[in-house]
Order: sequence, then C-alpha cells, then structure tokens
Amino acid sequence: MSDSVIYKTQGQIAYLLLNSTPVNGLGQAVRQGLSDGFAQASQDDTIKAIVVGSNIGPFCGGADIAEFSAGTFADKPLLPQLFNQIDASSKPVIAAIDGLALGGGLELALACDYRVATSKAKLGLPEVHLGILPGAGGTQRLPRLAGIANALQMIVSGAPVSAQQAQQLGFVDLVVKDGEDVIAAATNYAEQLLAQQAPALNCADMPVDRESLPAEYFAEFRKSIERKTRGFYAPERCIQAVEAACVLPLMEGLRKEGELFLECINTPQARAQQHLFFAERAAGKVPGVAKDTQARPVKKVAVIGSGTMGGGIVMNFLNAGFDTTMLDLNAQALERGVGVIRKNYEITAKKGKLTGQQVEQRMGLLTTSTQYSDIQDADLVIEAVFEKMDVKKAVFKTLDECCKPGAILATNTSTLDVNEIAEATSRPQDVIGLHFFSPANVMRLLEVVRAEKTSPDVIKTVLGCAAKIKKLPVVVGVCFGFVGNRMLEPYGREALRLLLEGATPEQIDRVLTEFGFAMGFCSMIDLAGNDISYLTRQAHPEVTHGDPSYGALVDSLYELGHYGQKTGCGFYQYSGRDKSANPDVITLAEQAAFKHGITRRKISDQEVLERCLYPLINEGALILEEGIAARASDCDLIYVNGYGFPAWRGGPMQYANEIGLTNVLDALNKYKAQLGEYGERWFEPAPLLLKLATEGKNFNAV
Ligand code: 3H9
Repeated sequence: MSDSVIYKTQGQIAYLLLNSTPVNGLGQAVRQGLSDGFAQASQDDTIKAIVVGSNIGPFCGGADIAEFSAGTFADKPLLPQLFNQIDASSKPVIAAIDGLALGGGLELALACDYRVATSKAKLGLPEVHLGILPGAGGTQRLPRLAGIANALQMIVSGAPVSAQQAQQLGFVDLVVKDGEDVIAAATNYAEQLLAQQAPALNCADMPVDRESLPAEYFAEFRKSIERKTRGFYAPERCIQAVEAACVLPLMEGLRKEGELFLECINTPQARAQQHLFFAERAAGKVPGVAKDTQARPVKKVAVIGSGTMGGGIVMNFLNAGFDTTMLDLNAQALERGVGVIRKNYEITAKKGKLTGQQVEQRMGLLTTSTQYSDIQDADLVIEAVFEKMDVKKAVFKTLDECCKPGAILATNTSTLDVNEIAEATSRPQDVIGLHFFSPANVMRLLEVVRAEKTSPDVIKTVLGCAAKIKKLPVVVGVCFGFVGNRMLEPYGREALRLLLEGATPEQIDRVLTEFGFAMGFCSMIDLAGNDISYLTRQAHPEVTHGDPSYGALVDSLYELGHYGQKTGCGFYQYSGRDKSANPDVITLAEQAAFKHGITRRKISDQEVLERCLYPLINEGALILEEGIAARASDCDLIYVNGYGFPAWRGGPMQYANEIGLTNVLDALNKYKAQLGEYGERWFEPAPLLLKLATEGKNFNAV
C-alpha cells in the first residue's frame, strides 16, 4: 500500500487514514491507497467496521486540482467508482472529519455510511468555483441526505457549512467538540453501531423528496441566480445534475453526473477558474520575501483621512477586530466620517447581516483624533488623504516624526510614486503602498506596492494583515498606475478613441458586457465621474505621450460639466436609475474627430473588443517584462478582483493564453499598420509578447 493512506486495525475496526500533505488531495496515489485499504478491510472477516479519517489533521480538500490540467484525474482508480464501492460496502463505514471536507473530500464522506465531525469542521462542495461540478457522487448523494433545496444551494453556491449546520441538514450524525480526537470519537461511534448491529447504509436505497417542493422550484431557482452567475457555464450543469437526482435511480444519476462533469472539465472556463485558484496561492509567494521572514506584530492601526476611502479602510480593520484610530485634522470631516461608518453598519444590521451588539462592538474599537501625537503607538498607519504629492509628503514627514520606530507607514495612493513618498521619511524601509479599491470595505483586491527600499518583513506583515481583513493582496512594483490602473489606461484610451472613429458608448459597453465585464468602459467612467479621469490626465500629461486625440471627447464632456452619474449626464443621460443615450455625445465625437483629422467609419464589434483588450494585454506584457508584476497570474487576479474582468475567463493574461498569443500579436500588428500614425504610436507589440508568441509559449512560461 502507498504511504499516502495508512492502513491499520484495532480489534474489529479497520482504519484508512489519509496521509498526504498539505490537504489530503485525492491524487492517484491517495486513490490507490484508499482502494487497496478498502479492499483489504472488506476481505478481512475479523473486520466489522471501517473508519476513514486523516493522519495529518484536515480530513480532505478534495480531488487534486493539478490533476485536471494534467489529465491524470482519469488515472485509475477513478474517484466515482471508488466511492461507489465504499457506498455499497456491507460493513459500516464511518468518516471521521476534522478541519475540512471539501469537494471530493465531502463526497468521500457522503459515500461512507455515517459521519462524525468536530465542531470546527467545514463541509462543502466548492467545485463550481473551479468551473466544474461535484463529479464523484456529490450531486446525487447530497440531495438524498440533506434534501434537494439544501443540496442545490450548497452545490451551486459552493459555500461550505459548519459541522453543526451539516448535522441539522442531516448529513453529519455526530458533532464532537473542537480539539477532541475525532478518530477516537468515530471509533466509539463504530463500536456503538456494532453493538446495536446497525446496518451499513446504501444511498441507492434513500429516496429523494421532490414532492414537497413546488413544481416550478427549479425554474425559480434558476431565475434567482441568473444575475450572479451570468456567463458561467458550471452552475447550470450543477442544477441539471441535481434535477437528475430527483428523477433517476442512484446509479443512473451518477452516470448523468459523470457526463455533466466531463462537459465542464474540458472547457476554457474550467481552465480559467482553476488558473485563478492557483494564481491566488502563487500571489502569496513573493520573490525576495523568505518563507521564514518574521512579521511585525500589528495590534493598533491608524488611518489618516476620514473621507470615503479612509472610512472604508477603517471599516476593514474594525470588522477584523483591530483597535483603529481614524485621524483627520478637520474635526467636522472626522465627525461626518464616523457618522458614515455607523450608518453603513446600521444598514448592514437592518439587512440582518450584523446584530446590534456587533455594530456596537465594532464602533467600540474606533477612536478618533485630530492630533498626530495620538497615533504614536500605532503599529500600522495607512494614509488616505488627497491624491497630491505635496500633501502626501507632508503627511509622511509628520508620520516620520511622530510614529514609533518599526511602525509600518502605508500610502493608499493609486497613482503617485511610492519611492518619492518613502523618501520624505527617514525610514523608507518601513514605507509601502496599500492601494485599496473603492468601496474599500467591499472590494477584495489590495495592490501592495513594494517600493525600492521596502523591507521584506514589512511586506510579510501587510500580507498577514490583508488575510485578517479578508483581502486578496497582490504585490506589485512602483510605476504610474501600478498594475491595475496602468493596464486600464490603454483599454480606456482605445474605448475613447473608438468613439471618435465611429463607435457609440452603447456599442462599446454592449461589446464589453457581452464579453463578460461587469460594466462597459463608458458606464464605468460615468459611475466613477469623468472629472476624476480628466484631473488625472491633466496631472499626468506624460501618460498621453503627446497624443491629444483620444481624450478630446471626454474632455468636452468635462468642460460642459457632464461628469457622469453625479451630474445626471455623461456618456449617458440619467434619470433616477434609468439611463439613456446622450445625443450630444455623437455630435461632440464628430467635432473632435474633425478637429483631429479622424475619418469616422462603421466599427465592427470585433474591432471594439480587440482594440480594447489587446493593448491591455500588451501593457500586461510590458509590466511583466519590467518586473512590476512577478507573474502574469498576478495581473489576472488584479483584473478579476478589481476591475470586473469575468472570472470565467481567468483574467486578461489567461484569456490571451487561451486564444493564443500569436492571435494577439497578429491583431496588434494589423492595427499598427491600419491606423496610421496612431497605430504606430500605440500598437507596438511588447518584446515579451513577441518572444513568447514566436517561441509558441504563453504567459505562464514567464
Ligand atoms: C473536486 O474535488 C472534484 C471532485 O468533485 C470530482 C473529481 C472527479 N488540489 O489554500 P492553501 C494546495 S475539485 C491541489 O494555501 P489554506 C494549495 O495549492 C476540488 N492542491 O491553504 C496550496 O499549495 P501550495 C474541490 C490543493 O489552509 C496548499 O494546498 N476542492 C488543493 O488557506 C495549501 O492551500 C476545493 O476546491 C486541492 N484540492 O486552505 C478545495 N487544495 O502551498 C480547494 C489545496 O503549493 N482548496 N491545495 O501553494 C481550498 O479551498 C483551500 O486550499 C483549503 C486550505 C481550504 C483546502
């Protein structure tokens, strides 16, 4: 037997203990070990019951995800068949679950006859987040054990439940205290079963109760998730599998589940979502930050600035239980800021997502101040003041004077040079950028900007804090716009230029939302306010490389006071929640086109898509080459989590990998030739893109 599963016996009980770090992924060796151990226990007449547990702590994190792209998930023994054998066992099989039972891990437990879990265990079927469905019996066994509605909810949301919830839902038999030896508890349970001569159970004998649900149940469920799952392939296949469980005997349902699983596993979506899974893990490994780097302790946090951004940042830390001081030199603004935070919490409480007591607890962690001397003992200070270099430098100079040695001084700048800010202090090694995305208490992405002198332990510390406040930190280097906004620049440039060449805001937004973006570029600018982009362009003329053309239309909108939603007019006109075309946009576009010598023409949807996306990808390649991002998958995480890029496409770089870098390269060259001087200026392929495409490689090779 392989070392991946330990087989041992004690009296009448055999133990199969998964033994594969880090999470007992069900790779081929583990499957083989389970299969061999199960066969041995089944054939041994002295064995009357079998306990399946873990030798390393957590029960099981499911199938080995790396095997999907490698294709080895199809190497025998296959998980579904193995679990069918366990389900059909004539001897009672008891799962002993500590920590987690996810995906194939829960499916293994469901194939057992009884389940004992510790109170801290989490049980779930997260396959939908990997672009697939539970393919080893989960969609057929869970509805039988927990009921259709509960099973459907768990499978389509992918969200785990606690052991206590699982017990209420009917698929855990006994919950023992956290810290109790779960194998010993399962052994006791097995002994009781044997004493009672309790039978081995088979899911095939369990009915599925479809009648208690209304006839239109599935149709309504589909409607309820429509918006959230737009564009995703797997959720509908999950539903179809559960529908099959309602009408088919177990073995036929399992066959149907297998078919649907195979339909999902070979899709670009499955590859994209699995790419994102590994991308998140890779982002935590930062070049130059050794694994054993000691983090600095962080207990007290201070945020400078009480505006929308400052308030949102404060809420993150209050939510995570940090003592937090919000500092603003303007007492009135400070009071307003506190009011906004309280109001936000009260709205959440009204929705039933927080209790009144929790609101007070969080507010109780907040102190306010108008004096820098009050934050001298803060471990982490985050500045969120006006986006102007002089203002930021003055703040950092003051922080340098008042903060204790070793305090981490972070700036929330989205555009300014963090090296320059760091140099305003006598301790640049303690300075770092923490670029939160708006709304800061909601958005998961956090660009962690590593300046030239930022020390590794500062990076390690902020990564730890980010995890505590439930953010996804991605470490990037210093350049204008860092990774996210720098890649956004060419994307926006092309959208604006296309308006001059003949596209409409409606066409651009439709093409981008059909591609899967949460919002089209024009709607996004209207939401953020084009005054912001105007002011940024004014402050950083270098970004336009002396090209006055593409900003011309949006500048005219700005000059007319049409800032977007906040003024009721921008690329669109707004009346309450209704949005309609702004007829002036075409006239302004025609005037700007005339002024800049641009011939207007009919623009195809394909051109809109290629011209918006490919320069963004090309910028990503430049960013990689310059070392601003450590890996292409970091750019993908930033786009999916901060810019509404469809997760089912895996991010822009993964999308390029999927469609082929040669196609991106050819299209860039085509537009370079086709668009005259403008094309020459903006469509030069990045050397890295050229190199990889020529070598037949993709961005994962970097
Ligand atoms: C499935 O089961 C399909 C079946 O229905 C049907 C099949 C036919 N595979 O996240 P962490 C690695 S699909 C491979 O940092 P944590 C991870 O990459 C599967 N590797 O730790 C990392 O490696 P590294 C359904 C895996 O404590 C290391 O373990 N299951 C897997 O924060 C530590 O991971 C899921 O979707 C895996 N299944 O969180 C669960 N799981 O150190 C996916 C982990 O080299 N996993 N690794 O970077 C998770 O959600 C979290 O990893 C978990 C631990 C909660 C388990």
